[in-house]
Amino acid sequence: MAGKPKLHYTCGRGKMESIRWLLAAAGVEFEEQFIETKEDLEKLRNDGVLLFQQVPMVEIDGMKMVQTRAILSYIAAKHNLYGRDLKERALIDMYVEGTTDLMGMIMVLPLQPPDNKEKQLALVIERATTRYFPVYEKVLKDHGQDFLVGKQFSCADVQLLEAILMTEELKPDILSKFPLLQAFKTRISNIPTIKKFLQPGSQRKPIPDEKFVAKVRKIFSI
Ligand code: GSN
Repeated sequence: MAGKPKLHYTCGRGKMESIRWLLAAAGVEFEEQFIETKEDLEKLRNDGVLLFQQVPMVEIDGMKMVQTRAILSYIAAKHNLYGRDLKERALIDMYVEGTTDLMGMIMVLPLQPPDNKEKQLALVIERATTRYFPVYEKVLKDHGQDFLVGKQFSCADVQLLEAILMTEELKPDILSKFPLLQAFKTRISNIPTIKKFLQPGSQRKPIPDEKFVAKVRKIFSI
């Protein structure tokens, strides 16, 4: 039997967090090797295991995978979380890219110059409530199903829940005008593998604090 996937990244959310979410949702146990210093990152680079000299990197099924989208697609397809045909996969990809864009805006908030933070935060909330959430609310309303695509649980559902919880950390009542997303959140949060991931002590990572942001800046020279 293949060993557990091994994730190489910092001990924070960043681009790896959606991969952690997806593995957890699929019920796959994984190990983590944290990059704590610039030297740790340099060592991976010198070992020649980072195709583009970047992380996330995931050791899985004998491969050393990089590029977040490629990693997510591989895990989703392997665990039957990627639709039943090409058109379902196309929808899933579109919905996933929407939540990726929204979460990308949130991810860079702690790196904004102080005088720009409020403006960026307001923009995230505006985009969430006027661009992204209305789309997912409408999808659920139009087909009346439990999941975003094709009557079955997919990686798009996992990533939408991750995005909802991230935006609620910025504005707790952000779903107030989205009743179907509220129900979706409850439904997906109660899927046993996800429920477990949401418990304290799981491999889910916390909101980055200032100390962590300073560490990340050093590691990646930003
Ligand atoms: O999505 C991906 O995995 C790649 N297209 C980008 C990965 C990436 O940007 N990795 C960063 C750290 S995570 N933060 O954004 C990285 O390794 N930066 C160092 C570098 O030399 O680019």
